[in-house]
Amino acid sequence: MPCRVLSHGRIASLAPGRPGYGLIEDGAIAIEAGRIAWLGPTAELPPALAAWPRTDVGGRLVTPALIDCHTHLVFAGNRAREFELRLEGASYAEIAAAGGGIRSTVAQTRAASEAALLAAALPRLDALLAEGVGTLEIKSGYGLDQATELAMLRVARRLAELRPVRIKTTFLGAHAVPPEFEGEPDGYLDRVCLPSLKAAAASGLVDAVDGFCETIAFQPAQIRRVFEAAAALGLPVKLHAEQLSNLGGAALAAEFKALSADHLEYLDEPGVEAMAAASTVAVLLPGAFYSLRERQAPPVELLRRHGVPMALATDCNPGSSPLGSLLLALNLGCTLFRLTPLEALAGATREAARALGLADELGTLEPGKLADLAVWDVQAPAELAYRIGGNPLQRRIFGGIG
Ligand code: DI6
Ligand code: FE
Repeated sequence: MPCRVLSHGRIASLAPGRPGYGLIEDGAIAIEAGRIAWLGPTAELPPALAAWPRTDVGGRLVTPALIDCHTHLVFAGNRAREFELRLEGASYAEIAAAGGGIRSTVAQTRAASEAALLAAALPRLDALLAEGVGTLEIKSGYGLDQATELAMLRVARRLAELRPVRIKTTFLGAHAVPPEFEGEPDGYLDRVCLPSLKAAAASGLVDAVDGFCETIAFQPAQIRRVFEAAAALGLPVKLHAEQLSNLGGAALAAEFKALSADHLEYLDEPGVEAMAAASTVAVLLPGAFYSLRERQAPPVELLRRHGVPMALATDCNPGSSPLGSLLLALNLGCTLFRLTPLEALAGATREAARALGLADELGTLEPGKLADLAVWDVQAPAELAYRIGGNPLQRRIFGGIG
């Protein structure tokens, strides 16, 4: 079994038992068979571990590898033209109503081969890995027909064979009503979305099920049907909720014990309470808020007061959040949503792991957890959220290797 020790690091463990960042000054981490075997002050390294091959990280900051728990990384084309239209005054909802928006990416994704989707996604993935990401979630939802939804999920899974990364796949067939079902959302659910979910799940391609609950997408009654189908398949759910208006999506998600409810700009206190009671994570997506120039920020103070865990993610997608940097999402989360740098870092590690149902394996540095680590050329952990641009990653360790 390969064993190694990282020594002389400033370790931000994010472990819940330790206050704040869970700092261990001049710390060491012993890794065995891809998992953390021991961590503590370098001076207290047990003699049996002191003989293991050693990497001296020279006082650098060591954190859990980052986790991007909400992305739409697999898609074809881009929507720079809609960026221009929005700058000329059109709104995101108006562009969607005119047949652009998600539908425009659906047309381009349907026309792309699986190889082309893979080739387009790889540089986006590589940019995240270069910033210390070890795990990410990738959604379908730009196919909206069975063949393309399954193709997107296969591409997402394939990425994890081509790169050292853990990928969780999410079925997002209820992302938009495709043009061939205009005005017939239930027909789309009956004839395409729900059968595609069953087929994708039968092929082992689905880790969770998501939907877009919004006036321009699906109503709560339709999302409920999707969640019931997910429950019948034994799959956890999550939801794009309260992004542009309040339809009570977060409470609906909580009713189904959702892993997370995401966006949440228009979330109200009953929704927060429902999420708290269900231990549903709030995934905040400042890239979409920024790109759409939204005015209403998510109710961070209410989420704090009710003890709802907050994660942060890129929402990387070609329309509302063409953001390929999780570090920049940390900065935006602090600047736009007033998160503390500690909340931001915890949101892209510990709470993001929770949002993916991976809290037992990842997200903090504790004995027994997978050894996915990031070593940074910074002193204080707050520096990770403070910079705009630039990348202080010095080393990324995945499953103990790197
Ligand atoms: N909300 C989002 O932020 C993405 N999907 C969703 O439901 C945006 C998708 C897009 O505009 O392509
Ligand atoms: Fe999204």
